[in-house]
Amino acid sequence: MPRVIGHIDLDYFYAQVEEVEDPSLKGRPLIVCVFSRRTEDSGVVGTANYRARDLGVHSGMPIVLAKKKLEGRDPAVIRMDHEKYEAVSARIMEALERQVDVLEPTGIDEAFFDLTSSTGGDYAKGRKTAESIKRSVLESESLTCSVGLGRSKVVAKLGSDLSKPNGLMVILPEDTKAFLDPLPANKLYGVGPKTSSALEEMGVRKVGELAGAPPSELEKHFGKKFAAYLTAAARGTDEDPVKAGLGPTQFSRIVTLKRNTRDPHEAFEQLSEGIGYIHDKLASAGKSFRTVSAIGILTDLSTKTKSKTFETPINDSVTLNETTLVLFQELSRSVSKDFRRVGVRVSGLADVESQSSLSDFIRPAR
Ligand code: DGT
Ligand code: CA
Ligand code: CA
Repeated sequence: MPRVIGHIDLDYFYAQVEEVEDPSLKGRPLIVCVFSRRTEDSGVVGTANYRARDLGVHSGMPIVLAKKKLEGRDPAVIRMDHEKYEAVSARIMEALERQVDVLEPTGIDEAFFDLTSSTGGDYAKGRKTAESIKRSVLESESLTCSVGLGRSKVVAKLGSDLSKPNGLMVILPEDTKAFLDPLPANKLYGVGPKTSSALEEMGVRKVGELAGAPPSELEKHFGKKFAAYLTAAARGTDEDPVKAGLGPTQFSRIVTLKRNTRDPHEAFEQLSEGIGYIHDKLASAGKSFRTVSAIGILTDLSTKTKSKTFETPINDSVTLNETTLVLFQELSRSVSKDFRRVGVRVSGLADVESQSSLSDFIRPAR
């Protein structure tokens, strides 16, 4: 039975989240920026919506340059709010986990998933599930995403990449070779600029040429392990499984306070059940955490957080409770409005098992 593997990637993620939060921004070029604080405009663009990309802006571009390119186009310039995107990401991943057989998040806005057993290898059923996943992301978060389905992770990832934005591409097992062969080799997951120029020196430009390249020559350049990966990736026969248990990267709980307040003890008290819930989740997942964050949503709906990161992973509830209270004390001193909702999050969860495969030589995408 052929595997049915999926890859989902949210479209222009941070920028789209900002558009959803403030629909008046739609239609304008928008950049989400990381300000480095030295001068007013020093820093880089984290991501841009498609309007801004069409005008030549891309991730990593200095803000000053991006503003120049967008001059006279009424650009929206927004400060990156990582907490906000993390929270959206966590909700989406949690919902996805219930809709697929196995979910392997690989970044804040993307994940691999496996549908082989629930579909019995039937790609028509796989397509139905993929459509329903896209619908549920749209209904719950108003976000569009792109999904690829294929017989391997590499093929699925290409499907989501090439169908962007708001796409769905299903590559049937029997069509895999015809799909892969004409693509540029640097489109393959794991083939970055360095690998790509080494391949070009060998005269390999297309995935089909890579699929047929002599293994001994690939090994000379890339070592046995990566050479084997490249051949398998190019043939669509990479067998790397979708790994669960990488699963949650954080647990969080947010509650609405009985009344607005700035008192850290009052906030903490109403969160105690939530902290208990997080501790249970950690215990049942067999995970420990390195970072605790106290989250306050203020009466003007802005979000403020304080975090503490430990040198070594922690999993006892006493430390979790104490740290949360201390963070709320700090947080309440730093805000000028009352809390309306408060939350706690643990992140930097320690992996239970170490894996060896794709992730050994491929840096996870952001
Ligand atoms: P896409 O997937 O092409 O529609 O656009 P994005 O923006 O979702 O791009 P992706 O999937 O590569 O990255 C996901 C998020 O990661 C993106 O919304 C912002 C963040 N990110 C990407 N590149 C950079 C970067 O160079 N710097 C910073 N700070 N963040 C980045
Ligand atoms: Ca994305
Ligand atoms: Ca991504």
